[in-house]
Amino acid sequence: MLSTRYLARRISSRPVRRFTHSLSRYHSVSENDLAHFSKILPSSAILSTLSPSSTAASELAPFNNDWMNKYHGKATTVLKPRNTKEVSEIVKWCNDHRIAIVPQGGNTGLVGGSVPIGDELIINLANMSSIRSFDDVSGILVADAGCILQSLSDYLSGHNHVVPLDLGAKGSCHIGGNVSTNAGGLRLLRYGSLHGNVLGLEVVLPDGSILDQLSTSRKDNTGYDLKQLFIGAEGTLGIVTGVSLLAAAAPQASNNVMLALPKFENVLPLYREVKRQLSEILSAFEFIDREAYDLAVKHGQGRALDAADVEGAACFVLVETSGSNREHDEEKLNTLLTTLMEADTPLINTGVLATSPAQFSSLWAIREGLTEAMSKEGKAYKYDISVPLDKFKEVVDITREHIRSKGLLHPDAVKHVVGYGHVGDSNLHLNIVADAYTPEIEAALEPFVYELVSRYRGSVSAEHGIGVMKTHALHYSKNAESIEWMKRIKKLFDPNGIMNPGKVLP
Ligand code: FAD
Ligand code: 2HG
Ligand code: ZN
Repeated sequence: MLSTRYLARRISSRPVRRFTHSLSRYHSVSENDLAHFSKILPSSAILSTLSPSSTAASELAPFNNDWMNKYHGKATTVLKPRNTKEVSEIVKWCNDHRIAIVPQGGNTGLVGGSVPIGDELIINLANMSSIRSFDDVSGILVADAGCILQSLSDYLSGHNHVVPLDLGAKGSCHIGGNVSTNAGGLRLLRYGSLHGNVLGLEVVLPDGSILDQLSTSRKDNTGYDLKQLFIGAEGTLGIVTGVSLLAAAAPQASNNVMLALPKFENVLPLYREVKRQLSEILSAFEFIDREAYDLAVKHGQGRALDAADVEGAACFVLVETSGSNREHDEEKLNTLLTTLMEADTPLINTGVLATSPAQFSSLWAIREGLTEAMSKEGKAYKYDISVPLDKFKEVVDITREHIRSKGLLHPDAVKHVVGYGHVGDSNLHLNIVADAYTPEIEAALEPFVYELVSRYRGSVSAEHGIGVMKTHALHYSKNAESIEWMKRIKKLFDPNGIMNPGKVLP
């Protein structure tokens, strides 16, 4: 890798109450239900430990346990419908027989929303993975909800377009899961949120009816925009089966540079300067603190920067440009680096500029590999929060000191307290990496972290959602009236409460 070295809330805090959701009002899947499902689906699309299917329990483990292996369900049955009609028939039966359902995509969610809290039926969308249509003039793509994000990305790149969403889990997560969590990701700064890029949805409602809102128009101002309710609903209002998405034209030139900063206080002035100079070609501005960077390197994510480049670095920023003219973009980037280098008080120590596609990917791999690195290091408590940009470091430091004051900062309890995230979105990923998930550590962290966020008038979930992890903390970011209206909406769509019980709402 070529190294270019440059010298140089209104909501008052209330105690957290844990709600244990009871599933007693629902029926477990029975052999009779299974007999009915086998009239809808082929046997290859039914996994069940109940006879006559008798799948081994171990085969259900990937569906019952979440990506972090933190949340564990006890589902006896997983169904994998192949089309919207099959989803509709299954859901109707479940509603009529009061069987609770967990919709599941790639099961990469980080808040326990995609696995059961008990023995709910899992409906996994993996068998619905067709692209329905793509118009390379308008850039409008219509796809089944079970399409893997990376597959969509590969398909679109062949048509000179990109998905307006990118995240580290792209090899496994589904577009339906992305929509259902309103995933943000690494290029929200450039393309905006899914609330803007999703043009339409097809949803199977809890009574089994199909709500067809699969619009392919950019503009539709005919009253309430119902699809918005399902974006970020985390499977509590229905099952998304089809998505209409506005893809962006593929950039003709992409560059990235990893900047090493001597102190956190330089991140904000740097962001201001980078925005001013790169303007329309800026596509990402990602923050990584030193401890997080070291963990990524330790666990082999991306290629480590040269020792001289990281020496004295308190944190790093990954800047990406996406434009249409390589020479023009490179000139802008070089001018930026020269300005930063020649400033009286330089904001950066060094900049490592990627000069080939392999180097470009390697720099991204450090950033994208952080989540995996945390999991390899230990058990990560993840707080995905919105806080003012200038508080990123303060939040990490205060949390670390709090953990220390509880006597929990040692290798047998909490090993690391680190921060990384999306500067452009004011979204900090506070990760507390422990030896094990224990009630003692959790009690030290909650409500402490949520109260901290509330003090900064931030959000307890910037992008990962509420799932089962934060139902008890929803009130830190939503007032009582808002929660009441959310409950009414839930009741209206799902009067029997069969869709993903125990998730999102307290
Ligand atoms: P799942 O995990 O299967 O489900 C998530 C939720 O959506 C659940 O509540 C589930 O019930 C519901 N759901 C899933 N499919 C449907 C459907 N078809 N209809 C209705 N409900 C459904 N998130 C970000 O926002 N930004 C990131 O940068 C980011 N990076 C990540 C990196 C890694 C390595 C990992 C493991 C996760 C990351 N995430 C990130 C978390 C993110 O939310 C998920 O990766 C993704 O959006 C979830 O998609 P999925 O298909 O895996 O959904
Ligand atoms: C990211 O930005 C994801 O990499 C995951 O949202 C964040 O690991 C995390 O906490
Ligand atoms: Zn993120």
